[in-house]
Amino acid sequence: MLDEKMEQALNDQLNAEMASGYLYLSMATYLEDKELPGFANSLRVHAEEELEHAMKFYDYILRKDGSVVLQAIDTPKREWDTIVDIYKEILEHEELVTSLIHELVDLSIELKDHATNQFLQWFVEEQVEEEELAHDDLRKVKMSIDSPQLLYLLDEEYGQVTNNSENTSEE
Ligand code: OFO
Repeated sequence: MLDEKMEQALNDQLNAEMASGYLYLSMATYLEDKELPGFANSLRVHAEEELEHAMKFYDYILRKDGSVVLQAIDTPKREWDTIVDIYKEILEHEELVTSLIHELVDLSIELKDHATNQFLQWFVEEQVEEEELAHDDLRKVKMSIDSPQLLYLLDEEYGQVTNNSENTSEE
């Protein structure tokens, strides 16, 4: 049984994960339009991973006999000035999501909800990885911005990105 406050907070996070996926998918479509299919691929994969995160919340709420309440997803931004701006926004967005996850953990401690606290630990670690990856991507994109050759190579590299969690039951 979930505390009402926790049920609401988990539903809000389910929505936030969906919104992350929507934002990254919007970035992917923008990059497709800019003829950067590799970059677009990696953000499309990232969007799929965000939907998987949302489904983890969905499943957990149901397992705890709670009610899933789907909310409207904000229309994502569609234009950016440069690719660097996209990757800066990804980093800022992931830092925001980290703070949301930490607020959920704080709530689980306040409510002495040990099960939810344990469920959330996967996301605490995931956010460390997400921010690490976002920093790394931003560094690479900044280096490639004045070099069409590097940009091309990076686009090739990102074109190889696949969703590793698709074939595992864990992720
Ligand atoms: Fe769900 O980790 Fe990014 O936002």
